[in-house]
This record gives sequence, structure tokens and C-alpha cells, in this order.
Amino acid sequence: MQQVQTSWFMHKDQSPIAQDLSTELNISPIIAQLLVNRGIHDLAQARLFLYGSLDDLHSPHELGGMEEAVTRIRQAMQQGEKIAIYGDYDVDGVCSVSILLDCFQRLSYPVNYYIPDRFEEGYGLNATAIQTLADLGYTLLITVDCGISSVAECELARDYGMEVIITDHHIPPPRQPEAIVINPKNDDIEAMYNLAGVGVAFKLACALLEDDLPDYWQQWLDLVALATVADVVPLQGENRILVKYGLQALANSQRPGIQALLELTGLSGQILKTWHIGFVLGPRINAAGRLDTADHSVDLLSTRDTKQA
Ligand SMILES: [Mn+2]
Repeated sequence: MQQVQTSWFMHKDQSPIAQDLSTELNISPIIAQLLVNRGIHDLAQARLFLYGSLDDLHSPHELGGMEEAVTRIRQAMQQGEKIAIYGDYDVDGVCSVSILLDCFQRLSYPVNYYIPDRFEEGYGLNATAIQTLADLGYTLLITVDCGISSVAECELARDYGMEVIITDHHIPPPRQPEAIVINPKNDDIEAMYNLAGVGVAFKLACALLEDDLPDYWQQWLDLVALATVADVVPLQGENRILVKYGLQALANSQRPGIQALLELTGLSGQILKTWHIGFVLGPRINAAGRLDTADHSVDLLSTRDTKQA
């Protein structure tokens, strides 16, 4: 049998911070040093990294634009306006759409969604889609996972009498669209800075449902984990917590579409890791938008019918 030839080179001197972490948290000096090597420099940060729980999630209202967005959506619902969710064809986009669709369903308010065609239209808001939605009488557009660069398209929407709420996580351009914008990259809250598109849509959905069904948000954790991992955002801050709990939620998901997907991939009853999302589940959800239309993936994640799933 071949001998393993790996050598480990350790940082010789443990920094005083690492020693503190090791004593205070009762963890091995090696783990403490690893935390320090990864930029974790105080007890609170280390505790959150190792033991962060759902109670540590920030209120959605800490995100800029949230109040305005919630007020505008409630107004639209009171006035019976037609609302469309404008998504994207990747895992982040379809999970975001599915969460908001479910949220509005809980609120008993009918909404529709639009996902551009990957080949014909490409990513993000486009003029033809906006015109189509305006012609259909939509007056409020809520983007997920896109929109932060769509200055001209938002102007066009305005010309058509449509208001746009942008929820996005991409880095904003110097000039942002004239719209209600929720994007953690605009805020200075470290824990939420790296949220994926789904994290931002999730926060909006939490805020919309907090009066009627304050605990319902836990049912979205499976989709949040799925899209957060598939979108390859850093698993730090809230992402780490959302994925930690979301992976368990995914394995135990009551969503017929997730159950069907787990069964098909031989993952039913297994402990799920991020690898399973990145290389087994994610690509299958992405495939719909690459081969035909991402609507199939939204249907899969939204259906309550086992047969259809
Ligand atoms: Mn994304």
C-alpha cells in the first residue's frame, strides 16, 4: 500500500486572538487559528460563524428601499393593480420567482411572472418584454435577481405608466435606475452584503407576510439554500446561516417538486451537502432555461401536485 506523502505546514505562533477564541469558545487552537486566518478576528464574529442560528438573521426592514417597496405593493393590492414578477432563468432567478409567487398566493392576491427567454431575449429587463407587460395592463413590476443596471428599461416602463421595484444583488452601476431599489450592495450591513438574488427576494417576501403569517418564511429556506449555493455567492454572514438550515429544509422539503427531484437523483433520505446542490440539483433546475423555458422549473418548484412534479 502506498504511503501518504502529505505534509502539513502550520502557522507556528498562535496569535493572541486565536488563543482567546480557543479558550472562550472551547475549540481547538487549530480551528481557532483557521478562523483567524480567514479574517475572523473577534469572539462575536467567531460565534456567529460557528453557531449562527435563524435568530441571528437581520430584519428585512434594515435593507434600503424595503419600506417603500412594501408600501407600494400593499397599495397596488388595495387598488387591484396587475403585478408581475420579472425573473431570470437560472436557479437563483427561478427560486426567487417561486418564493414571491408563493408569498402572493399566501396573501390571496393573484400575480403573474415573466422570465425572459435565454436565447431570444437574454438576461435582465428588455424593452419588448416591458411593452408586452404594459399592453397586458400590468402597472407594477417586481424584478428578482436582475434590474439594477436597467436604467433605460425602467424609464421606458415609467413612460408606459408602470412602476418598477428592483430586487437585485449585483453590483450597482454608478447611475442606478429611477425605481424603488432593494439591493444589499447599496447598504452597509456586512451580514447581508453577499445575499444572492434569492436572499433579497426572500427578505421582501418575509416583510410582505410578517403580519399575516409571521412564521411562514421558514418554508422557503429550502429554495433559499438551493439558489444561494447554486449562485456561488460567499457562504459568509447570513448566507452561511441560510444554507446551514436550508440544507436540512431541502432534505425534508414538503415541496412535491423537490421531493421528485431528490427521488430522481437518488438523494431521498440522504444528508444533503452544498456539493449536491452545485453538481446534482442545480444543473437540473438550470437545464430547463437552457433547453426550453425556465417556466418548467418554476412549475416544478411551485406545484402542489405530486403527479405533476
Ligand atoms: Mn443571482
